[in-house]
Amino acid sequence: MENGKRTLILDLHRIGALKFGEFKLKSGVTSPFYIDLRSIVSYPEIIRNIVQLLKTTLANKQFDVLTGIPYTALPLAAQVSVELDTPLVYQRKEVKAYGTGKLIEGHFEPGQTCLIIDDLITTGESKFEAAEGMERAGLKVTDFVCLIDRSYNGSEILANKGYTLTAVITVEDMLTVLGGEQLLDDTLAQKVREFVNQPVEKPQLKFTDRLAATTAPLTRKLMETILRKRSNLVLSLDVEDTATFFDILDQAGPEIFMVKTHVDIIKDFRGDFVPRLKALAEKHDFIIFEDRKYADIGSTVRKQFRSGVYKIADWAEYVTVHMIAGEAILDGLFGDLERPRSGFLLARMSAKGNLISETYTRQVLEIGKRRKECVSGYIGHGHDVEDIKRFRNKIPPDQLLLMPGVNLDSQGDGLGQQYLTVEDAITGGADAIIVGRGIIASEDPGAEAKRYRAAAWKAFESINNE
Ligand code: 5BU
Repeated sequence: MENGKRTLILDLHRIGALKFGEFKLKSGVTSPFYIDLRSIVSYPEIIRNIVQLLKTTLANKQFDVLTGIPYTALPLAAQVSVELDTPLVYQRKEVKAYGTGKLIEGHFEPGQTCLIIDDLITTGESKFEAAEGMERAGLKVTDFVCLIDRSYNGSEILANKGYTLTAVITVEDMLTVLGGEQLLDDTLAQKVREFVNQPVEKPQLKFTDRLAATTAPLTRKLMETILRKRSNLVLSLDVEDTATFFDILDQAGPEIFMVKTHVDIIKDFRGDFVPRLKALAEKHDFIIFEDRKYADIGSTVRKQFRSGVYKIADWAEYVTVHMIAGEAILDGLFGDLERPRSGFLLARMSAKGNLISETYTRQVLEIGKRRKECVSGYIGHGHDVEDIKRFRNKIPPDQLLLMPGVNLDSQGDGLGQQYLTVEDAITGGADAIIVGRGIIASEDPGAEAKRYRAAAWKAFESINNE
């Protein structure tokens, strides 16, 4: 191994940036080692060595500008930029509320290639956000260079999205150097090796264990209904007249645990609509969910939810909410209500070309996690099973993921809808599927609902071994 790498590993160990023992990671997993490179900025001799190592690693890569992911890798990238005489750009962590409102600082031309430097790779997750920011600004991203690869399959995850990962040092390099210097005993080294050689996926809890760990009453209600009814099918009843609405609902009612309405689609909405809906919900034991997608300021959504023709808060126990207006929308909707109500936040959409970014999704989940008392879960989608799994891993076990854009027989509708299969949706980690036209556009909605229910429940059971 190159001398510079040996020196780096020994230096990082000396300053306490590489630690061995037992560490609880943010994901809840216990790791036999911990790497924290934040303090290296205070050691100029270490930085000098790192910059030389990065220069060598970058030698045969093609790029026009380079960047480092803040905070740790940004000062490293800045030094490399000067050494290589290559421009630096960087992405702000938050877009400024004043001034230019730019996300990327520095000068570049659209179409140029940007190489991204980071300190560590664990799951690959933060890399996608960095690449997304650069790509939105018109830059091309092909290469990532990390100082330390501590991942199980980071290069594979990035490769799946078309990116190449090169690491300066690997965990195995660390074990070799530290073991050789008697700074790490064999047993611990072996533990570390085993740890990095297994997938980072969190062990998925069974649905019943998740229910046991759930305290929010309205989230429990959904989970209990799913188990009691042995159905994880939500019917999206997007029809325009009352007669068809109740006809289909009575047929599909036995198969579903929840009906999702767009009440404003109904042409002949009258005073008897809600009592009839409630009566059918009682008859077939399902829940009522209005997909109103609230998105305004708190005071307006409060009126939209409680007042107007529909008085949705009176009859829909759950509603969908866009977080574009910020967390206060939850107070507007669910504060000071006579009856408890809960929301599903739109975290990802199935529509082609939708504007939701990885950063936006992360921020939605952050708010949702803080507000479990009135957020039962999220509406989300994914490109494929792996993509859904990555997304599901970010959702707490005591909140649900509902997935629309699911169809057993079609891949799209010509209006931008992108369908997943039932099996992909559920094995990826959706707790329930939302199906509209797959059921309502068929000649026999009752039979079709039965078919969707069976497919979704089979996948649910295979995951949960119920
Ligand atoms: P479909 O007929 O199965 O395509 O209907 C899907 C329903 O889910 C429809 O009511 C949409 O409004 C809703 N939906 C969606 O399809 N995709 C999304 O990302 C969100 C909601 Br959010």
